[in-house]
Amino acid sequence: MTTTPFNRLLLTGAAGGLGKVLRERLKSSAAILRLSDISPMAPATGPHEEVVQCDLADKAAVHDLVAGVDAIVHFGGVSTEHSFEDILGPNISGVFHIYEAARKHGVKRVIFASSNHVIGFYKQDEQIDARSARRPDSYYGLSKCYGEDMASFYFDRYGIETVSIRIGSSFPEPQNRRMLSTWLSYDDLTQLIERGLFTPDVGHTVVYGASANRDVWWDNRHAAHLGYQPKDSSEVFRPAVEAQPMPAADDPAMVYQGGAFVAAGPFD
Ligand code: NAI
Ligand code: 15L
Repeated sequence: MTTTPFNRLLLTGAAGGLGKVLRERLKSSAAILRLSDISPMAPATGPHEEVVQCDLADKAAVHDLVAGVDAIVHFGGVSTEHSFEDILGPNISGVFHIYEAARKHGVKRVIFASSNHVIGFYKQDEQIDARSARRPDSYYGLSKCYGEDMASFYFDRYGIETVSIRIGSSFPEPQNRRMLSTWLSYDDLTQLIERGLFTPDVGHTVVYGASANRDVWWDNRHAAHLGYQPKDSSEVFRPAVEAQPMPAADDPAMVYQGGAFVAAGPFD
């Protein structure tokens, strides 16, 4: 895989949990990393960084944000379940603004932080792949379905390629039994993003973001061209996680792939 760095790479969501991690890890992917979020970020540490505060819901601001950029790692937005109204601006309008700006500025590659919550209503004893019908578990999951469809449309209509990563649970370590299956280490996430950025001819590829965990529910056969080979496994954390009290067998966290998200809301 050729990994000639981009000149300027945009990372949205740079003030977030994953954004802070990726700020360091994406340095080798571009000469200049443009970091953006609605929240304040640490100042640029040198000429290889640009820090731009921006609300994804603001179309004109996103247009300016994308000017001069060669590729986009789109991780910004609401990242858990909220009311539809709270999700609308950052995740629905926001993803449209990103793709419209990409079209206008000639950006050809996007990495979209999708989520396992696009398929969260599958049960934990079911095996699925990227072509399985989606079963969103939340307004949040619906917004990620919309983002994936936006990516598909902008490829078919305008040739902008996207890798949509249906991230499982990307944290330093799995926090509960469900995450023994859904956990994605930061190293494996970084590998997925790099492969998404530098693999040629990805069209719109959907890939599940999980490490090489013992009990994985997701089959990545339709993303084999990315060559993603996870290196980590949640197994080392199993003893600590299984020392936690056992939830009831009918607890959504034990039944559904999306865990507790399936039972969030309503919001009125
Ligand atoms: P996070 O909530 O820590 O970071 C999201 C960032 O987006 C925040 O810094 C927030 O200020 C920013 N943001 C929210 N609204 C915005 C707006 N209107 N304009 C600009 N920025 C806005 O979430 P995290 O964990 O870092 O996740 C990053 C991305 O990955 C999110 O898109 C999330 O949905 C996705 N993801 C993360 C998973 C995980 O396990 N961490 C799992 C699945 C998906
Ligand atoms: C997500 O999509 C969220 O962004 C993250 O905070 C976790 O809840 C993760 O899914 C998960 O399902 O564990």
